[in-house]
Amino acid sequence: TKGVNGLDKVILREASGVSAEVYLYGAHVTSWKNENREELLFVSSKAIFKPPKPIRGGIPICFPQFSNHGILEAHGFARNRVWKVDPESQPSPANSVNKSYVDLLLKPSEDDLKIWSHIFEFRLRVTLGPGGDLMLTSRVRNTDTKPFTFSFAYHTYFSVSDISEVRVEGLETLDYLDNTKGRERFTEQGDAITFEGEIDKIYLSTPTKIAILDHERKRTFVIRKDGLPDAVVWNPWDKKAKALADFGDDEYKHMLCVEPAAIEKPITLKPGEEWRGRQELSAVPSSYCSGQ
Ligand code: TA6
Repeated sequence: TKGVNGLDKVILREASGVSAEVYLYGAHVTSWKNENREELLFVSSKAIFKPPKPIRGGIPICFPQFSNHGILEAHGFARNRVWKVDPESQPSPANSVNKSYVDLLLKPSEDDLKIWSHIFEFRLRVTLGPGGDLMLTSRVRNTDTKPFTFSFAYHTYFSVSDISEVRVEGLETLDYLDNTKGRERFTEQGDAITFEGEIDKIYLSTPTKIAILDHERKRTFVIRKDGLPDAVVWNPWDKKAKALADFGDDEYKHMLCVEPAAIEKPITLKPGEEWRGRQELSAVPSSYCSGQ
């Protein structure tokens, strides 16, 4: 199917009404809807769907570098390359549990090798479960003759009713780096994380489960992750929002990035080795959640 500006996209849909959309540009998930067709991800109304600008919102893939933690362009180049549908993708056997998924593949071009001289195969599977869970599994394989090292994040933008009413559980008491304050290490004090201003933190060695509680919408996002020890939490707030050309001035109120990542300890792969990193998202009505 064609998306904005004629860019190719794949739509995943289940009988229950849940759906997801993935652009081949960036292997970028731009939509994830529940059975009531409510959008669960934030995409800016100012998002530019035009290479080389990455899409503002959804789930950008940060690879082979998170942010400015290295010499490459911010967040690496995977998010602004056109991926292919993986020709080796196995169609699901007829008797397997009904799941819709798409397998995408990125290999470096000649030009990519000039900026990052490592040969790799990056396979991303995006799976939509029948109940609406969204799973992203990344497999990076070193197909080169020398080792390489990378950092990584699923830069997931969640849609929230009002950032001031949102809490994040699972990161309390953890150590973090604060992107707004250099490379010093801090420790989070006390309770669940709430928001009253700009936040740009990398929480270190986080648990495999993190929850975003949106009281107003009576919705809880549950993030489960594997192979991704860190978790970035980002909201630009008003001042930084104004500085972003592809982001509405007031949109910060309605988004929160919580990003499963491997940053503090970058991943090193020897020739032939493969790394896997997975995030699984579910959105559940809060009344079903314990503790409320
Ligand atoms: O993940 C947080 C972050 O690295 C912030 O520092 C921030 O600027 C954001 O990502 C967005 O980056 P981008 O390059 O997409 O504008």
